[in-house]
Amino acid sequence: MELDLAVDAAAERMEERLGLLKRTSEHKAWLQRTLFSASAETAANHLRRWMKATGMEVHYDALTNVYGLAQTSPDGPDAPRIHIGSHYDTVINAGAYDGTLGVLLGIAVVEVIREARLPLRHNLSALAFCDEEGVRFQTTFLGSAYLCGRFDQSWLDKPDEFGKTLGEWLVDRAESIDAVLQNEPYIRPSDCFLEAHIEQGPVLEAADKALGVFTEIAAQTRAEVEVIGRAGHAGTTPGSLRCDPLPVACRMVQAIDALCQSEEAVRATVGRLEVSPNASNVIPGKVRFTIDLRYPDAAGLRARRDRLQTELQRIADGSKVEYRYREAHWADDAILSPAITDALAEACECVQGEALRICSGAGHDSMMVARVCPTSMLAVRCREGLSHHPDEFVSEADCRLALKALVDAVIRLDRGA
Ligand code: HGY
Ligand code: MN
Ligand code: MN
Repeated sequence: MELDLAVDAAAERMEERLGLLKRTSEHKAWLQRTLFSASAETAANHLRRWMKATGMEVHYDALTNVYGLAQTSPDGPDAPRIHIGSHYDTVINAGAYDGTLGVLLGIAVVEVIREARLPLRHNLSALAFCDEEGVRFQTTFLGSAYLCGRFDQSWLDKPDEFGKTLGEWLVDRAESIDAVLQNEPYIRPSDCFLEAHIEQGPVLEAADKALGVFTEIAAQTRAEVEVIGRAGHAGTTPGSLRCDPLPVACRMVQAIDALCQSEEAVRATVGRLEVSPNASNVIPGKVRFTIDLRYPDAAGLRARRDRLQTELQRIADGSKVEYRYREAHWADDAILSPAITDALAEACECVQGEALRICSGAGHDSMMVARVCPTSMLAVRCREGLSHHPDEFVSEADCRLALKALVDAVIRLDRGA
């Protein structure tokens, strides 16, 4: 089949699949696909079916990563792999493109290469990572770490909000934890990885460009804070006798927002806050909230994290509460591979005339994979830069252009090998 026809056919299938996965949710009212949920399993089964239909050898591992190997190389299954993909889990009240578009583009590239009968020296691999958002365990990149052979055994003890640990979830899914931990890394140093992902920011739209390339990804940390006071009767306990953690937590949230407002490059967010026992006539006993803190580089992030911790401790010390700060996740900034970035940039120039090189404030599985093999990212324009929101949108034309650029980049990398 002629290349452009193969791209058109694959782009059409991708559009239908985006629609189907947008409706594959654990919640009727919004899109949510959390690790180990039934909706994630349904999505995984769709992905396995689509990968199988392209003739890939398909895998569905104990963590619920889905990946397929297309043996396009004449040198057999162990030849270097060009991996293309992203994550298929979502945040809560998610958009339809974050992660999912990159996964479907990976499958579509394999379809185009096969249908256009383009010879490759590499094998092609489509990846669908199971947990990039970290909604269940507050730590991210579980799936990509596992496929990179960088799974941290301490993660097995991480509890979800119901107290069930990752290890307990895995026991339900694998014959043994040892078998899970002894996996042969599927992503190897001799491979390379291309992740296409919506920009989740306004730069491409402002430049009126559909595509760009990410050159680096900001450092990020997540923490869980507990502020513990003493529950009591709302009607009988005078202010002087209260140890109410909620006003203290509010002062802490104000301090976190003040940090976010203090300089353009820092991002500080309290996305989740729980008051217990959460009854209108009971003085709260405990408040738990999350902190998501980001900065372009790890040293800068560390300095701001330390400054914030000092301020939160000062607020706690000025009250009668007990205060705990627990770091749940840390990822250094990732500098992406110049060679892979250049191949993607040349592909962008080929399909749209130029390639913007931008930084990503959002985290991606590429931060993990870049520690193992040459990695870079294609950024795809999304309307108003909106993401982690149901109105997240990418036009069909931009999805198709991203597919064209990825196929072009794969051919460049394969020839440059
Ligand atoms: O939060 C992030 O940056 C990504 O969407 N997980
Ligand atoms: Mn996301
Ligand atoms: Mn994402």
